[in-house]
Amino acid sequence: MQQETESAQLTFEDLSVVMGTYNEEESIGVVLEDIERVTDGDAEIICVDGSSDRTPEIAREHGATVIEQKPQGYGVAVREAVLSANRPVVVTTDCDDTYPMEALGDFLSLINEGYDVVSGDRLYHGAEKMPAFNRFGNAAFALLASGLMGERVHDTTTGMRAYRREVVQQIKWTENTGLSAELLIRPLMRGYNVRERPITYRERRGETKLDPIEGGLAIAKSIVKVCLQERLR
Ligand SMILES: Nc1nc2c(ncn2[C@@H]2O[C@H](COP(=O)(O)OP(=O)(O)OP(=O)(O)O)[C@@H](O)[C@H]2O)c(=O)[nH]1
Ligand SMILES: [Mg+2]
Repeated sequence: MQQETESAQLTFEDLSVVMGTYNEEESIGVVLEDIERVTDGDAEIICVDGSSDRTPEIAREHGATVIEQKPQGYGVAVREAVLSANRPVVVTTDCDDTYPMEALGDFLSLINEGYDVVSGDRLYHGAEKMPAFNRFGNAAFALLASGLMGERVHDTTTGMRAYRREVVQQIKWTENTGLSAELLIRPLMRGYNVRERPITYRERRGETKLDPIEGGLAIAKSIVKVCLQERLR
């Protein structure tokens, strides 16, 4: 059992929810409403935005902080987003309505239990709404990373995780499309307390920003590179 610590328990007021947003006007409103509802409007929301549609206006209407950035890929946006967080716990998500914001309370509870990183595992419940090619690829990435790390993980490419802010601040991030895998692998291989938590996964609203083949290759390369770098550190 985890010893009760003297430090106060973190609440939604200690939470920053951050995301890259790129032409997601179909979904951004729903996602931000979900976050507001679940956290009672207490969480900070940061969108790093490269859109040419109404996404940033909608985000601002919902009280989010919008950082403008020309579109350069997932990882460039999400790195800026996690490093811009002002609160002690940082949660990443996509803004395509695939991730269950209802799980934010549980993610926070696990951080309060002492975990440094809580990673949403989409594959545990089967991820039926994920295209089959992506599902197969994501399972294969997890196996590849597990083999290279020597520790079994089940979903390395999930976009929904909670981190203690020190973790994202203390590590130098190098990957773009592979950033999601990097954000799990480096903390794990440095001995941080990482835990996977099953989550449901919904069908994407709007169009994907990822080319499955090109993106998949980039992710596989990132996994091999990051695991080798961490082994040789
Ligand atoms: N600012 C910014 N955001 C981006 C960029 N590329 C992707 N995003 C955002 O990053 C998140 C992840 O992109 P997705 O297209 O959902 O990628 P994915 O989840 O791997 O693919 P799907 O399974 O199709 O959803 C989304 O919220 C995008 O809007 C970019 O170049 N700039
Ligand atoms: Mg997505």
